[in-house]
Amino acid sequence: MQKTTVTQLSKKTKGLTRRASGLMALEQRFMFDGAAVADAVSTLMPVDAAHDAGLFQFANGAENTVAALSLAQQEAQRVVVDYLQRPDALPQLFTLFGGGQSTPSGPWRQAADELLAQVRDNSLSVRVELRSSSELQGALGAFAAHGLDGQPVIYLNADYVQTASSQAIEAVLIEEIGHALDARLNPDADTPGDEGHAFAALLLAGNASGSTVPGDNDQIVLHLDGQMVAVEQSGPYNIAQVHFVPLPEGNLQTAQRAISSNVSGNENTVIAITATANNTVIVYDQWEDGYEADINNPLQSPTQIWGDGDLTNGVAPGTANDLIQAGQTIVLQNQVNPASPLTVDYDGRDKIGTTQAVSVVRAGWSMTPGTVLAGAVSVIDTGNAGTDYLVPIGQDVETVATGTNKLFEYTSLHIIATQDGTTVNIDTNGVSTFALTNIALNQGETYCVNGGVMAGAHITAN
Ligand SMILES: [Ca+2]
Ligand SMILES: [Ca+2]
Ligand SMILES: [Ca+2]
Ligand SMILES: [Ca+2]
Repeated sequence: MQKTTVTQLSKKTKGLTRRASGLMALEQRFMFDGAAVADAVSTLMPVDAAHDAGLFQFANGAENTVAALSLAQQEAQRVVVDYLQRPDALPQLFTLFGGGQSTPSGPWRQAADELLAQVRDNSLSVRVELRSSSELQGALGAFAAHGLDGQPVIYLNADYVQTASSQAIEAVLIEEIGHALDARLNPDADTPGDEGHAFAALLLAGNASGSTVPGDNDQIVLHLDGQMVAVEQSGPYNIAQVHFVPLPEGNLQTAQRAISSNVSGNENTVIAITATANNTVIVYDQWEDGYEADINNPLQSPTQIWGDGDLTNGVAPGTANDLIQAGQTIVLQNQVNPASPLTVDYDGRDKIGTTQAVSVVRAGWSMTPGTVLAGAVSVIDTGNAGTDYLVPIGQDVETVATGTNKLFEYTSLHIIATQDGTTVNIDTNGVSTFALTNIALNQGETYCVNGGVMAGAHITAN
């Protein structure tokens, strides 16, 4: 595969958008604390959903300061309320928020019945405060059963909501409302593990066991306004570097076949990730089930967390303790059937997030003819991906003197986008204008020019 030129493109920020639901909210008078219900008065009053959503009570309309936050809280409310109105909500709640009991106790049942009644009459709500990232010690969100005024409160990272997508914020809100539900159902006993994260994984990724964060480290103490507040946090992995694995096996085999007709069978894919610092954590996000809304806060069950020492959310291949030290290489190797790309395996298009800088290499060959026709490329991270490439060689480049060696007899382009909404233009021969224009790619999507590439070929992206 030495005759293949790999090119990676990126684009400038353009966030995903999701259409807002036409939510009609009720003016809330009930407190989240069930004890206040008997005294509360509810006023039915059609209001702009953006100004007063029921489940999340932001102080001073803070949710309207950021469009993604406004959308996130509407979507989070819709998803949570839909879930709690399901016929099987009660047993589902017990599975998630059982408080360590094997069967529901009388008090648990009573609390659950009151909770679901509040869902039915739209009187369930919890207060939300925006707090700086430093106040939250970097947590994306946190829940305190007893805030500064003794009432339950969700703290949301004000710096995070400025840049995160609405889906990413939605996940944090759902995780923290999960903690709020647990506190409500089990006032004296926190459910073991990170039940809020499991709740978000279930509602957003369909699997409560998805990508769990380490069991009990979601509990920290914040120092807010001179007081100490115990919270359960949504703990980010602080991903510093992201790589997309280039060369999907189908494209790789297409290029190999252009060089030799004797190419068949599965692609043997090798992805090697070398750590440059001790205690590197790797979040391996399989492309096959879609990418995580925020790779810092993974929810999908196929996603692997390596290097955090937690054996329940994935163990770094080649290690027993799931710890990764500087200089250590994690080698991922498997056979990938190019005809069935959706089978989950280590393959092209997968997304690798790491908390420290790493070096990534991707190699591959077909089972027939084997390693005699193989190739390997160094993978650059998304921070170093470019938007303008000139190809220095091509099929028109002859070697010195003879002109018959045809060193670049077959030259192809393999482009992978690192952001959604990428638009690519390609001039394949370096003499004409851009013949291939407005190729639309989302993150992890690829475009292959199968041969015919000449020196001076030019690729641009927005
Ligand atoms: Ca995924
Ligand atoms: Ca792990
Ligand atoms: Ca696959
Ligand atoms: Ca994969």
